[in-house]
Amino acid sequence: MSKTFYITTPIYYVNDKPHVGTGLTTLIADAVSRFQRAQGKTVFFLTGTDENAPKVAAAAQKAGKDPQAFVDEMASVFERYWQTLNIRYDIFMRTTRTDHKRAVQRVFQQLLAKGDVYAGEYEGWYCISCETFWTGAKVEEERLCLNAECRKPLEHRKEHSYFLRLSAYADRLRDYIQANPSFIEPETRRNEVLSFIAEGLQDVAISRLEANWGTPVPGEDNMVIYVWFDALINYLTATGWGENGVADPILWPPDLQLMGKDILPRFHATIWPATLMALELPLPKQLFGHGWWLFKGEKISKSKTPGGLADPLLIVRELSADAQCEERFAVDALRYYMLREMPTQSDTNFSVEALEARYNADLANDLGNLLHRTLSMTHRYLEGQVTNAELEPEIAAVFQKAVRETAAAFHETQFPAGLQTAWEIIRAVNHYYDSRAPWNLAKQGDLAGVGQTLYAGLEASRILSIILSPVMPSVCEAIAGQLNLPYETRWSEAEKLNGLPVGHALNQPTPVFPRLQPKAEAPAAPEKKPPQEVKPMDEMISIDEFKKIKIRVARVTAAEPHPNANKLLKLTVSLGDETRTIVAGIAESHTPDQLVGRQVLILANLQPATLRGVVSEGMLLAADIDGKAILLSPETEVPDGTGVR
Ligand code: ME8
Repeated sequence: MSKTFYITTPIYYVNDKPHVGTGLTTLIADAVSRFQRAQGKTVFFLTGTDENAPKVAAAAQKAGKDPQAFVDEMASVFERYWQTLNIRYDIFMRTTRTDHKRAVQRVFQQLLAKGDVYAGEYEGWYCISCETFWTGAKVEEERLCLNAECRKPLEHRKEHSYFLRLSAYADRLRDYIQANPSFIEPETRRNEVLSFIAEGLQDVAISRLEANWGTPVPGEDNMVIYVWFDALINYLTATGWGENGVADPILWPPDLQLMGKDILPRFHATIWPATLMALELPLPKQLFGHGWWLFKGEKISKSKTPGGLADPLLIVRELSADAQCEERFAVDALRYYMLREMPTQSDTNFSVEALEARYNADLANDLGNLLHRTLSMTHRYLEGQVTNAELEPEIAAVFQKAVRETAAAFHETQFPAGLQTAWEIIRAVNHYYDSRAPWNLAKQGDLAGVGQTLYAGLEASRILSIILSPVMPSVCEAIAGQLNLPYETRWSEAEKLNGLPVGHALNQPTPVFPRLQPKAEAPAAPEKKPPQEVKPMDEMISIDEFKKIKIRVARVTAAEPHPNANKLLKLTVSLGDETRTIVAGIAESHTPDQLVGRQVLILANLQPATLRGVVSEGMLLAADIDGKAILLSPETEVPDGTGVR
């Protein structure tokens, strides 16, 4: 049997519920797992909870609960969150499991027998919040935690203790990291780890006295094993190593261990590999440390960030209500946003506004609109059937390149780059539609041309439903459903072209991502409604005056910044039988890319006017929210040039 792809997230402390930070790592792991399965691999995806920490026992006490009952409850809260976010893990590891605790004791005894663990006396400063000992002059002087995000007062401890002989592994670790550059990714993280090792690795105290919650130290009363030493070993015990002390070659070593950058140098890149070296076990193939989500410049965390802003389930519920989209699609929108903007090298602000902007631009306008307009036109012009099953070679080449490059990026855990490349497919079809104008071909009776053009949109939708499925599984299933295809996730099917045969009947389109309308500002205080004023007749217009106004549907076929004004865009629009230039003051709310291919409403019989040197032949209609333009569009595709009553 071939090796299973073994992937892990950190196991999370259960002193509080999940947030968008813990959600990020778990989501990346889910997307990588789905991608690897799509590539034909068998995957073993581990996530879980870290339950033996003193701070977890303290949280139970604060809640007035028995610690075991408390961790049981919290572990199921984590599982419920992950299920709602459509995370498909294979094992949910919990460190209070008896087999895990027995295996940790086994590691301890094995290392004690070898001399890699030894007994001594610890005297120093401890941070309960970070579960970390700190040493050095700065600590002696300040007695505050050295973790810049924490800075809480430290406790002085002097106790009989066992130590892991980490110092003995410093050179081996440094040499290993230098000889195997892909062991720690991305490169910035590798450099952080190398500088951390260069500062000097000291032996680590791995036992705690007088603690009554955790894994007991074998042969000692009132002593438990340090929670970090205990927790890291979960990755090994989950594979069944505890049974006989032999690593399962199908599972071991892990292929990818994901985590935030905070727990990489001090724990996963030193204590963990040193423990494995001492056990003479192969090291994980890769440790990947991503950056942080920030809120107002600070790391999002359980204690500091207001709950509603960081709770992924509340965010999903609100998006689903505001956008009137199904909750499972709102889950996908959050998954897309988190992976599209995932912090890799540097930290990134997490904001609901940025999520909503991605939702409207990338999901409603780009992905949703591509599927919707393609299916609408196929039903309108071709009775909802595939009439041509051949792609033009240039379009086929764009699709194949995008599929290849998306796979390469996903392989490297670079979701932002991978998703950007996948969007090349959408952009290519939009430009192709603009140049071929299938609506005009239909008017001219060239149905073969219409069929050939729309086939690009249909194939694009089919391919996207496969390659986006690691990121948005529910939406991809819905796209496949609208194409009347079984839900397919095998990547090899996306590499093939012409997957929809002539005669294949398509289903009716239903928007998966209805556009999100901007929220109206809530009034600061309840105010009395002023009595409705009756407008004087001279502010009203008669029906005959209204009839003079000609509003028509136009399609944007090209868009570019105005050469002489930052706030203006120069658009070329098609009214079916006529092309016009329109200058619009929408540069602050729209990029040219977002507009090409869209249908908009224009005031068509406005006298031409020269705006900063460019003649504008009409005016774009938009709702005005505090000076921000929200473009108006027909509810569904209609022929270009259609009049508005
Ligand atoms: O450290 N941005 O558990 P933990 C991005 N139990 N990721 C974030 C984040 C943020 N603002 N905040 C948290 C522990 N994370 C230990 C792990 S493993 C053997 C033991 C993510 O509940 C990130 O993955 O504090 C970070 O490493 C993890 O949550 C810390 O979770």
